Amino acid sequence: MSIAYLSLGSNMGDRGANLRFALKSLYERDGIQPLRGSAIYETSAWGPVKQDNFLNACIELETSLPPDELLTVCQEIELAAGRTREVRWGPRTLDIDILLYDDISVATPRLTIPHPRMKDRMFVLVPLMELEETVPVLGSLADLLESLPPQGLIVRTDEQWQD
Ligand code: X6L
Ligand code: MG
Ligand code: MG
Repeated sequence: MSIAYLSLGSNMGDRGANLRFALKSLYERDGIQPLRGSAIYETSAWGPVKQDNFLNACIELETSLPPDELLTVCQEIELAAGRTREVRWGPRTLDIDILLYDDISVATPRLTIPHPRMKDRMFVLVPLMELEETVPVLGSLADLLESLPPQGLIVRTDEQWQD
């Protein structure tokens, strides 16, 4: 069994329902047991595309799937939530990114672990910090956060994982 951390995001439709759909869908898959979830955060869209605020969260899971199969499952769940890819870095109903998988590094055309840009993204680091203080390769999440320029709003919501 391996431990993986995922980042979840949504800024279209019922954002909270989309995150809950992601968690439920992961639960229902063989070889995946979600263990812990961060709070759900309201965050300003970061990046070159002007778009609505996101809800973001991180989850920890235990899995018997290797990283590439876990990625396939994440992409299937994104599609099931109505994800389309129109604008690069544009609005999405559901985004599921693999951040970490045990302490391994992966660099294939399809998948890079640790997620190559997680260290630059407050909307990833803040929820992840609720689950872990330090992570493989990247080290202290608080140190990484301190090095970042402001990225707008990152607010813990009282949005719940269960309905
Ligand atoms: C310069 C160039 C500065 C590119 C930033 C940052 C690009 C983030 C893409 C960037 C740049 C991204 C989310 C988001 C997106 C999300 C919030 C991305 C991909 N996804 N903002 N922006 N949450 N708050 O999940 O992360 S688009
Ligand atoms: Mg993403
Ligand atoms: Mg993604």
